Amino acid sequence: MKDNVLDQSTINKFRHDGYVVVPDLISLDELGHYQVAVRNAVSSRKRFDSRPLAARSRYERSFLQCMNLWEDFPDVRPLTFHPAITQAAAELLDADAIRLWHDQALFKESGGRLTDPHQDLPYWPMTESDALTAWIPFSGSTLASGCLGYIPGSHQLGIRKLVNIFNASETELAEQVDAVSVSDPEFVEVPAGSVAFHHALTAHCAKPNSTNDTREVHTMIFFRDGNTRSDRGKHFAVDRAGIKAGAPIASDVTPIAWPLPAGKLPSAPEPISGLSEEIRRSGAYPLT
Ligand SMILES: O=C(O)CCC(=O)C(=O)O
Repeated sequence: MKDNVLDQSTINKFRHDGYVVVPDLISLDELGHYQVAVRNAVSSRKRFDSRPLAARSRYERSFLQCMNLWEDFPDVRPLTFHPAITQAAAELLDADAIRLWHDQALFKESGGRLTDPHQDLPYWPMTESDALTAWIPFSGSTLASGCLGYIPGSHQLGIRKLVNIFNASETELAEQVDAVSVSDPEFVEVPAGSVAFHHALTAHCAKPNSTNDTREVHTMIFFRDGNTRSDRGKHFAVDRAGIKAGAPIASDVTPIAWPLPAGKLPSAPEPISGLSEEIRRSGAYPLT
């Protein structure tokens, strides 16, 4: 058994508040290296999309989103399965093993709008709630650049409500946001080298980016090995592997992230097939 990476007070804070920032989980040298890798990956994925911010949908004006970069960008893979970050995630979930749901770059460009308050779990067909996101801002995050804000303790209130941040009308969105905004968010600046973790049921949002630079973030979503598919909703993380409702979510699309044998990383699954040309060109998913 490896030594723990987290102390008990960090774990207690996560369980109580539904989020925690862990300092110095990744060295600045590593961070700089992976910042370039993720930036190049996002540029490559987004190469067919030249729309300016103003021409994009409301959702797309919150951030550029590129998922499953670990599959088609081998330089990003060691970050997604970073041993200290994955072990910290397992300790927060008190899990003997965790799997990756998916990774994603979330780049909030200069002038990018806020990220609307939401919980993550309602977007995923997963029955159990033992899941979290590791959020890694390459240059840190500030109130000005679009740091996250969390509604403390919201993961424990029995709220599991979908906020359609993608394409609800403004009125519907406001109603849905109200349903999860049980108190004011605590906005938390994250220094470079720290990793912020939030529980899958913690309501959270992000400030707009009023700086001249893009807020470059890479995230990984991990869940307890053994979590099962629920009977509603579609998601490529389970549909690609044909996971049925009630079955454990276990396939090479959502590989074990921790523990892994030292120096060994999962292999990429078969690329997604059957994507529409529009989705392919969006860069959201791995291209074949
Ligand atoms: O980075 C952002 O602005 C939003 C992040 C988020 O909602 C998440 O990682 O669940």
